[in-house]
Formats: sequence, structure tokens, C-alpha cells
Amino acid sequence: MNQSKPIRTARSVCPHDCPSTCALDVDLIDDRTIGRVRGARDDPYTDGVICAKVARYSERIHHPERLLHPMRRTGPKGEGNWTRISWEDALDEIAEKFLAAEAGYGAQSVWPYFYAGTMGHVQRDGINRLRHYKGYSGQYDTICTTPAWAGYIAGTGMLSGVNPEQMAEADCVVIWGTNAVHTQVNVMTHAIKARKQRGARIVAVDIYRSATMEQADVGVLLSPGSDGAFATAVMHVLLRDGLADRAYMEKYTDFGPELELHLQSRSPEWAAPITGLTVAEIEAFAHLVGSTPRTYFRLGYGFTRQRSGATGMHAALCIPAMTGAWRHRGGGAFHSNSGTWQLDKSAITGANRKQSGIRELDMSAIGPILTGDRKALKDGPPVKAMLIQNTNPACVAPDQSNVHQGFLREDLFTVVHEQFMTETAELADIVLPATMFLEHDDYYTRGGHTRVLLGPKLVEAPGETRSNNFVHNELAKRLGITDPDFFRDPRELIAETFRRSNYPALEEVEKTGYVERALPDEKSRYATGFGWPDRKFRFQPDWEATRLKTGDTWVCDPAIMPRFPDHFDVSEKSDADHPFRLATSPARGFLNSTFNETPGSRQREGGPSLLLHPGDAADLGIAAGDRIQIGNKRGQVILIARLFDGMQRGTLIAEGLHKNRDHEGGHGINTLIGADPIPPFGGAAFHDAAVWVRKI
Ligand SMILES: Nc1nc2c(c(=O)[nH]1)N[C@H]1C(S)=C(S)[C@@H](COP(=O)(O)OP(=O)(O)OC[C@H]3O[C@@H](n4cnc5c(=O)[nH]c(N)nc54)[C@H](O)[C@@H]3O)O[C@H]1N2
Ligand SMILES: Nc1nc2c(c(=O)[nH]1)N[C@H]1C(S)=C(S)[C@@H](COP(=O)(O)OP(=O)(O)OC[C@H]3O[C@@H](n4cnc5c(=O)[nH]c(N)nc54)[C@H](O)[C@@H]3O)O[C@H]1N2
Ligand code: SF4
Ligand SMILES: [Mo]
Repeated sequence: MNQSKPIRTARSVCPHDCPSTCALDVDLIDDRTIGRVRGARDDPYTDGVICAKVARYSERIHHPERLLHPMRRTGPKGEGNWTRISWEDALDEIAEKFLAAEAGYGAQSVWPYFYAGTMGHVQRDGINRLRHYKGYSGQYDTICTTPAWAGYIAGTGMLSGVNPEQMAEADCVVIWGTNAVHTQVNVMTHAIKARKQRGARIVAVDIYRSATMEQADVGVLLSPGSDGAFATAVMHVLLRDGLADRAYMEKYTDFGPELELHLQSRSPEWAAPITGLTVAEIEAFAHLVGSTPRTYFRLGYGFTRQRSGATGMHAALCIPAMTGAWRHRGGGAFHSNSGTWQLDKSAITGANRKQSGIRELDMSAIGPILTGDRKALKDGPPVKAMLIQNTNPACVAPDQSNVHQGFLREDLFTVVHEQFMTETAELADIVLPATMFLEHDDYYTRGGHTRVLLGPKLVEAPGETRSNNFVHNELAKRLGITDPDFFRDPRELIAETFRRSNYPALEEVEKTGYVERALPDEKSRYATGFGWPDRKFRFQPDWEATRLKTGDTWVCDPAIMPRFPDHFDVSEKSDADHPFRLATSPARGFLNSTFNETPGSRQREGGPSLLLHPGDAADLGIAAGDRIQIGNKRGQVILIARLFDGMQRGTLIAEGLHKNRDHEGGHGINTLIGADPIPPFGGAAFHDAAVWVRKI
């Protein structure tokens, strides 16, 4: 870290894919160099706290391995031979190749591919402007939020919940399926305030004794994918023991006799073998939340990365609807506020130029798509050219063997715009160097809270790095787009988006750096009714009505979806050949694959390892530190064994997305994960793989 005296401190916002979206105070040493990064104290949610990996951001922004110049591949794909080229030559060649793909196979043979490596809307979503104007293939965004959002909206009818600052006013905080200590540290800030000030109990519901569970007062250690069974049995106990708020259910929900009958058959005795909990543990949880009106349910993404994930989210959300926790300050539930921004982003995305009849390719199925699977391609043309921004699919996407095989195709032209030579960039034909958040203008929404924040350009960009927006505009020019509306700079795009969304003018927003979007408290706790036409919470999900709200696509026969909250038995089946259940939970020091290049994070995480129950290890003759191989029909991965008794027998946890090459043999953990979609609307089941384990 640079210890020189800063010339000034400036306000920014963390751009990474994390629900906290922290407001940052960044020390500027000179017009190119940053010093310390701190959490803003005057931002009520950030409250002066950020994670260690962003506090050391100077390691990342001033990293000696940053990409600084456009490069063209010279040798065979993936072999690491590059020659430096000019931006002009790079852009001309990309346009020529994209136009050739279009001429040969139609515009839909070009597939712009992106995700949330930056959460800035201008730099993240602008690639869609190019897509829509050109009629390139669409991207069905399933890699992260699809099952979680669908499951939540199926209950409430809207993606919003009680202001997370109110966790501090709760008497019980249930942190469910999120390892907040790793993935969104600010949840802990507010939950711990409740414990300190009110003696609140913190409960963690997970499949291993995560860092969050270590800090909790109560840990509920489930078997993977059994959240639906657990939640259903909890409701059974609430009804049985007179802890359900029947007046609330009558007024605010669709609760009725059929559901009551269904829940009568879902006793703790029924759930115990499915969840791996004891009857007493299920009853104790039900009694705790049933007798603590101010219980705040913070529902995360993790448990929705099971094949039963969307139904698991809905089932968990049913508990506060039964206890009436929504009535009380400090009570209720929260997953994301992403339904509250009401932004018209058409200036950025070109949504009004979207053409009908264009296929949407499932981003999680990039492996099958690039290897020519007809169904994944929707019987359309092969993908012949890609522009990739803000994502590293050669590490983060499921079904890695096919992803790699696909990227190695000689007839595929791949452009990767990146900050580092990621494992995806290594497989490209042309690599373009990208700016970082402190080097360009953007605005950010905070899904884990209530604000929209500005992140202005604060330092000069190094080398020849250029922003995503620069690439969109320069390619558009060369691809025959002439509409002057296409070509705005980031500031103009922010200003125009705020204008179209009836937000305050950019100049106004700049005075404070944010727009507050908190809903009135009654609304956030649905006191005026839920988001369905009859204003009632739905214990009985209507998935088709949910789909109409989310704009998602069915990926299964609707008839397989359970009618009521229940155990949905669709996990990848363990069998005699694959007796273990693997989850790939996030590491603290990495953010997906980001930061797996910075020294501080690499040192913290060490090499790829696997948490294995000591009993299982003994059965297999495995000792701590042994090299072990785990595998299934998709491939094999090598890691180092770590013995850990904080999970049920048969559960395995591999924390973090290490580089593929950091694994002996070069196969990363996503080799083992399936690209089959989570019902009902898709998503990748990153925490749901059946595998075998052996010592090597
Ligand atoms: N440090 C760090 N921070 C991150 C990320 C990261 O990789 N590292 N990723 C970022 C991104 S993109 C996102 S979307 C968020 C996600 O953040 P979270 O909402 O926290 O979701 P996950 O990290 O996927 O998983 C959270 C927990 O769910 C547990 N889990 C897995 N299966 C089950 C299950 O069946 N039931 C239950 N109850 N729990 C289960 C996992 O073991 C894990 O501890 O975090 C963001 N923040
Ligand atoms: N095994 C396993 N796999 C997972 C998960 C898991 O829990 N387990 N989680 C999944 C989830 S929730 C998600 S969201 C995905 C996320 O996967 P990705 O979206 O691929 O996220 P990152 O790995 O962080 O990669 C983001 C990349 O964007 C680049 N980048 C950042 N800002 C910019 C910019 O302004 N311009 C350009 N051009 N590039 C930029 C960064 O350098 C980085 O390489 O991973 C998924 N994969
Ligand atoms: S906690 Fe999340 S939002 Fe905050 S600084 Fe860390 S990565 Fe960024
Ligand atoms: Mo994510």
C-alpha cells in the first residue's frame, strides 16, 4: 500500500458484485495513484465498515499485471502468444469479424456476453445497446439471481423488503443461506448492533459451520437442499403450538384449509431425516421465531443455488408470513431491493431498439452452447463471435470442460475486454484492456439496501485502458450504427437515465453522491398489502404469474412444481458411485474469481482445498493435507483435504473460485457443476453436485 500523504480523499462506491455496494472514501495520492480505501462513516448502511479485500484496493488497481494494451493472439488458442496492436487495428478487426459472422450466419451468430464484474449500469449494461441495435443473440441472465428472485417474488409479488438498517432493531436475526461474514459484511454490522443493544439472538442457517455461523448464537446445520423441508416443518410446529399469527394470515395471506391440511402431514419427525436435524432442533427454531415478534429474516442467495432453490426461498419466506413478523419494526424479511429503483435504462441498453423474435441464450449454458448443443442453441445458428465484458466464464461458469472445449474452437472469434489476463482472456483472439471503477464514471444500485450511488472518475486510467462504454461506441461506429442517440459518454448516459427515470438531475445528485430510494416503512413491510392483485402473500405460489412479473422463461414442465411449500426432491442424486454432496461456497478473500490475482487475497485463501468431515475422511483413509481427487461424470478436480466437523456426514465444501491452474491438473471446481437449469426458470446449481472422493 502506498503510504504517501494523500492530496485529498474522495467519495466513491464499490463496483463489485456484492449486495453491500459500500460507499467508499478513497485517499488520492496524486492524479494516478490511490492510497487507503475506507468505508464511508456517514453512509448509514456502510457505517464505516468494508471488507478487507477492497480496503487493500491499491493492490488491485496498481497491480503490475494489469492489461495495458490491446493484443492479438499469434500462436494456437490458449497458448499464451500475443502481439501488441493499436486500438484502431483491434477495433477494425473486431468489426470486420463480427460483420463476417453476420454475413455468413446471421446477426444471431454474434453473442455479446457479460455479467456484473462491474455493477455500474453504464459500463455493465451498455453492451446490450450494441446487441439490440444489431439484433445479436440475447443473453438470458441466469448465473446468479434467477432462482432467488423468483422464489421471493412468488411470495411477496415484489422484490423488496424491510430496510436492512432495521436489523439493528430486531430481537432475533435469522441469516439464512448467506455467509454474510464473507459475502456482505455489512449484514453483520447491523445484526451485531441488535445483539449489543438489545440482546438479540443471531441465527445462521447453512449447510456448514461458516464464518457467519461461527459468530451466531444458534446454528442450524442443514443437509444441502433441504431448506424447503425445514421451513415446512417449522410451519407445522408454529400451527401445532399456537404460534402462528392467524389474524395476520387471515388479513394478509392466502392461507387456507388445504394448506393447513398439507402442513399437518409435514411434522418435524417427517423433516428430521431429510434435513439431518433433530426434532428438538426444528422445534427450538420454530419456538424461537414464533415467540419473538421482531424476527428479521435475511435471506441470501446461497441456498437458492440448489436445484430446489427457488422453492426453498419461497418456503423460507413463508415463515414470517405465518408468524406475522412483518407487522413489527425490526421484523419481517429481506432479500433484495432490486425491485425498487424504477429506472428507465433505455438510454444505456437501447431497450427500445430490441427486435422481436431474437433468441435468448442461457448464459449458464455457455458450455453446451459453445460446443454446439442444438437445444442450448435453440435450433439457431452456431455462435461464431463473442464480445465478453465483466465476466470470467472460463472459471465461473458451470460445465467447465465444455466451456473450455468451446472456447478452443478455431472457428469461434472471441474478444475479451478485461482488467487482467483472466483464464477467459487467455482463450481469446483479441484482448482489450479495461479501466477500473475509479478510472471511469458510473452509478450503482445497492440491492442489499436502499440507495443509488454515484461513482465518478477519480484517477487517470493507466496505459491504453479504455472503458466499456468506449468499446460499445467505437464498435458501433464500425458496425454501421449511425443513430446519434447511441453515442453518449458515461456522464451523459447517467444524466439521461436519471432524466428518463424522473430522478433528481445529475448535478443535484452529485452534491450528496446518492439518491435515497427507501420505501416508506409501511410499504416495505407490506402493511398496505403485498404485490399481488388481491394484495395477499402467497403461500401457494403461482409460478406462471411470477414469471409474468420477472420476465423469465420456463425451463421445466410446470406440473413438476410443488403446489405448496414442501421438500422438492430434485437435487442431483447421490448414489453408491457418487455418495457425496459438494457445495462451492464463496471464499472471504475472493469475489467470484475477482481478487484471485491480488497477493493479499491469494495469501489469505492459500491453495484450493476441500472441507471433509473427519468421519468421512477416516472411512476413506484420508488425512489432513492429503491430495485428493473428487469427480463425477463431468470431470475430476484435485484439491488438498482439510478435515472439518462443521457439517453433516457426506457434505463437502470447496470454498472459493481459485484459478483453474491453481488446481493440480488445471481443472477448476466448476468442472463438476452441471449446466442443467434450476426449476422453474433457470439458474446454475453451484452448491448441488453429487461426487465421489478418493485419495491420490
Ligand atoms: N467474499 C466474497 N463475497 C461475495 C462473493 C464471493 O464470491 N466472495 N460473491 C458475490 C456474489 S456474486 C453474490 S451473488 C453474493 C452471494 O452471497 P450469498 O447470498 O452469501 O450466497 P452464496 O455465497 O452463494 O452462499 C451463501 C451460503 O449458502 C450456503 N448454502 C449452500 N447450499 C445451501 C443450502 O442448501 N441451504 C442453506 N441454508 N445454505 C446453503 C453456502 O454454504 C454459503 O455459506 O455474494 C457476493 N459477495
Ligand atoms: N463454483 C461457483 N461458481 C460460481 C459461484 C459460486 O458460488 N460457486 N457464483 C456464481 C455467481 S453468484 C456469479 S454472480 C458469477 C460471477 O462471475 P463473474 O461475473 O465472472 O465474476 P468475476 O469472477 O468477479 O469476474 C468479473 C470480471 O470482470 C472484470 N471487470 C470488472 N470490472 C470491469 C469493467 O469495468 N470492464 C471490464 N471489461 N471488465 C471488468 C474483472 O476483472 C473480472 O475478471 O459466478 C458464479 N460462479
Ligand atoms: S463488502 Fe462488498 S460492497 Fe463492500 S467493499 Fe467489500 S466487496 Fe465491496
Ligand atoms: Mo452473484
